[in-house]
Amino acid sequence: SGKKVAVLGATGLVGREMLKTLEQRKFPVSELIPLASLRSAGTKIKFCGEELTVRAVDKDSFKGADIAIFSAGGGTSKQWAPIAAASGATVVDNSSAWRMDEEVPLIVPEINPDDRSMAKKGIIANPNCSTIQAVVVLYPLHRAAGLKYINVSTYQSVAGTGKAALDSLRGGSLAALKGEDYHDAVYPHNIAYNLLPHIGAFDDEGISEEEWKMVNESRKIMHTPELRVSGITVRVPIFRCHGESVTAQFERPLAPEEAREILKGAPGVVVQDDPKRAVYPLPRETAGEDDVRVGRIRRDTGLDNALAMWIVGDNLRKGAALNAVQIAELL
Ligand code: A2P
Ligand code: 11C
Repeated sequence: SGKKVAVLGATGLVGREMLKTLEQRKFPVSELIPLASLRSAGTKIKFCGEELTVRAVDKDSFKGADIAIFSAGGGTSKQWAPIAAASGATVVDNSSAWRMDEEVPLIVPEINPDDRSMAKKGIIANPNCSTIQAVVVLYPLHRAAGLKYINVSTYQSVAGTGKAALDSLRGGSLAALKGEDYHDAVYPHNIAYNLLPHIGAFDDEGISEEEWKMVNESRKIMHTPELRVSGITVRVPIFRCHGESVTAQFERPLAPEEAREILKGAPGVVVQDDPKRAVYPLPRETAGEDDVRVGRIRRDTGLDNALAMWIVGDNLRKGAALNAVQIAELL
């Protein structure tokens, strides 16, 4: 007997990846309920060989559901997660709406699976994509040498913005090649042949929402409330996968060779590190893959007890859908 699983945001980039992931991992689904907004009610989508009809979410959508996986934006989650939880479903929420709520665990199954016992609202939060791929690599190193400070520069694909952004990169690229101006509602500037140091809204100090997610979510997931975190988050003109340049400073010395050995045994991580032979993680190779890849592991040339590295993960996969389905598997 399987579980009745509702997926809110089933027509989105992450939602579609969630259906694919549930299917590939043979999650025991007795019934799948694909939900979205009125805009795409009636759309047909495939799940396990069956054609299902997407329904607009309403107050009865979650009746009888055991698990409700949400990826339809923060506002939608704020509104519907309590309703789904009140109908008896456990909500696994991919938005930022509940992540920092003390009664909502924020889980990366390789790191803090037991935090699920602190779920007091029937909601478990799935972390931000850029946070997940950083901590899945950093946590095993933290256990070995004690993380003190991390600095992260991200190179984030447009898939993180949602399906409209794929068209923005395509349309913007064609326009740029023709020497034409390009504007749309997705980004404030053409993303094609460009770099936008702007992900989420800025606060009065000039720090972006995405940068705050790196700080706050990393601390919560790894149980390191004092960890110092800094960095910049940047949108780059690639379709899928996020890259991250990370400098990590430790309490104790940690040699690059030792870090590589630890990471070779770390769950969800693949080491690709032979730079002289041009072997290092690449977004084009990582797309569609479950594991987060790490390479260019080297001594940091400016800080004591510090390593620098390059991390690439599929933001729709481990960064979103896979991590959410792994949480559902814990349940
Ligand atoms: P819809 O297809 O009806 O717009 P993406 O991140 O790729 O843009 O996808 C966002 C997902 O969230 C889509 O499935 C979208 O459904 C869904 N969504 C957005 N806003 C709402 C809403 N207010 N209620 C329900 N689903 C929503
Ligand atoms: C991006 N990280 O790449 C964002 C997308 O908090 O779940 C996911 C936002 C979030 O734009």
